Amino acid sequence: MKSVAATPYAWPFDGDLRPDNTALVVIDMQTDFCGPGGYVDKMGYDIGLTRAPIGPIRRVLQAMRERGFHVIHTREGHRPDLADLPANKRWRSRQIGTKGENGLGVGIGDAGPCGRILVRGEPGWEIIPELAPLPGEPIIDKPGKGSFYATDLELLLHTRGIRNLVLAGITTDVCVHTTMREANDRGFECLLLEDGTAATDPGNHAAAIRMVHMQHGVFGATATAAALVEALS
Ligand code: C5J
Repeated sequence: MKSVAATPYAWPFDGDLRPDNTALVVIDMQTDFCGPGGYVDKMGYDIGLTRAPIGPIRRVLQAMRERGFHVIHTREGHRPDLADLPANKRWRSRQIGTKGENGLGVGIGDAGPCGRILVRGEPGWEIIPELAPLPGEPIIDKPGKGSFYATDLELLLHTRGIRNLVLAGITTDVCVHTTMREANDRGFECLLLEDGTAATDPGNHAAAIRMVHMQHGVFGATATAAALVEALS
């Protein structure tokens, strides 16, 4: 298998790219982040931006599934009683976008068109049907932005002998970057997909990619979905 033509170095650093040591991690492709009536939509951001990676992710999913790579999905969300929702996270989420009853913003835990926003089990919290996990693909439920904090992701990766992570999903500057930084500090070799990720602000997406390139790949490398698929062919 070839290395991926990535920036700023051919990925992975040592050329050891195999289905058994590499996982695609699809981060938070949930209705609340990219569907009509979901959280991002209610905040007033353009879901056209957060839906853009769906096509590239589908192509990468197909190529990696066909070759037997590990595939892992994540979902951001909270318990229905909101016991795992920090007060400051809830407060901030209510300061922007659509106003509900009493003039308060509609934030995490409040009722919206897709059910209670970012609450586990609600329609808006589900992964979008276009990228539905297959039976057997692990789903990591996380209360925070990073995929390692308060989850069993690290245990699962070590148990399976996974060393390389391909990161896709939304949003580049928040959950994807936090996960990449958490993974990098734990010694995982990370590749961020430039067109398989997106932010609610195009400038933030570009900046998040640029940050990865500093110091000859301070958190890993980036590549297009096509470059990854080509390397697997
Ligand atoms: C955000 C995420 N942006 N999945 N979550 O709140 O990036």
